[in-house]
Amino acid sequence: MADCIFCKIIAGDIPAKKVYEDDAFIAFHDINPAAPTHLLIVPKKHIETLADCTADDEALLGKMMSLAPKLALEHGARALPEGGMRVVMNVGPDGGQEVYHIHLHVLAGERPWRGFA
Ligand code: IU
Repeated sequence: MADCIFCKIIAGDIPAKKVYEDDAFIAFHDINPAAPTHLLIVPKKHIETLADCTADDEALLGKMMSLAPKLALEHGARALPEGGMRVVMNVGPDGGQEVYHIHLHVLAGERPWRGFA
């Protein structure tokens, strides 16, 4: 997608602090972190919002969720039962979505850290 900032990061045209990449995903540190650990997990497939996903995307969404605790623990999240993480996807204007290429926010680290809108 020509105008999509995350497609540009995926293509390597814009730098990001990448922590993970495979055939279907990239993950990197959020440029404006809201917690000590704030990662974004981004599918390489350009889908604008969660509401645009179809049954064909179910495996992709499942993989995205299962990556969240793995990457969080590798990048600063404390293990349960003391630690944990917050996993958020913003959807559309009322959900506070700013970048229209689906992505999962993974927030972790010892509190206090600011809430996430
Ligand atoms: P949102 O769910 O669409 O609201 O979140 C977009 C996030 O992408 C937000 O937390 C930004 O700080 C983050 N981000 C980024 O990490 N790198 C960028 O180049 C841009 C946004 I633009």
